[in-house]
Amino acid sequence: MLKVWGRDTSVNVQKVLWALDELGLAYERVDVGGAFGGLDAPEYIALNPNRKIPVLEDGDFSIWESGAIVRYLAEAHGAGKLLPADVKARALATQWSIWCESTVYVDFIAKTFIPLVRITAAERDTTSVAAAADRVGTSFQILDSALGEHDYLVGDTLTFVDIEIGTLMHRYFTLPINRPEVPNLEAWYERLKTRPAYQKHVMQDWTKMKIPGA
Ligand SMILES: N[C@@H](CCC(=O)N[C@@H](CS)C(=O)NCC(=O)O)C(=O)O
Repeated sequence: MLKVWGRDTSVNVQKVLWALDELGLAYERVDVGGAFGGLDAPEYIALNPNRKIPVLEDGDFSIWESGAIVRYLAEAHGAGKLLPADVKARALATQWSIWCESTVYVDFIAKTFIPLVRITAAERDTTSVAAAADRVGTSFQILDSALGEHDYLVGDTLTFVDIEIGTLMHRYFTLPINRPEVPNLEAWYERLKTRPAYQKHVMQDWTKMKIPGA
């Protein structure tokens, strides 16, 4: 059976769990990371030398990097789901995926979300957080334009890139930050919210992750 390593409060683990449910795949999950620890154990380092979650094991094959895992699940087990059939649509999905990981993820998760939940208000650099949130807003205005053309990012069905970027939307729209007008992005988020797998894995109460004073 497929095995996912990682606590389910991690946005990158949530991404993988959402994909697994969209594909109707059975899996087991092991709690590691955060308060569960376990990432420095030699058996875990053998699975992921970066000591990060998630990891997916599929028989004697294992893979880390959540985006690569989602893509692997679609290609190996998706039977056509989550993977655009057209080569150009697939290339555009890859384009948005790399765009998200190289820019948006860092500005949003590392420089906006984490400081707001894991650093006390007294110690937080509010100017830097606001600047990062503004950069995310600018990036999401670009995404907003692209979403004006279809219901999902590269067409009218959900693909792996909707899962990769869509996982961030719950936190983005529920965090107390400035957001520009992004009506197409909001409509896409509303569509994602109707999906049971999104509700189950992504729409978690992230305020539980706040440290005292954050
Ligand atoms: N680019 C990696 C990022 C992995 C990552 O930073 N994971 C975080 C959780 S979201 C982690 O392992 N943090 C340490 C911990 O949870 O203890 C991916 O997408 O898989």
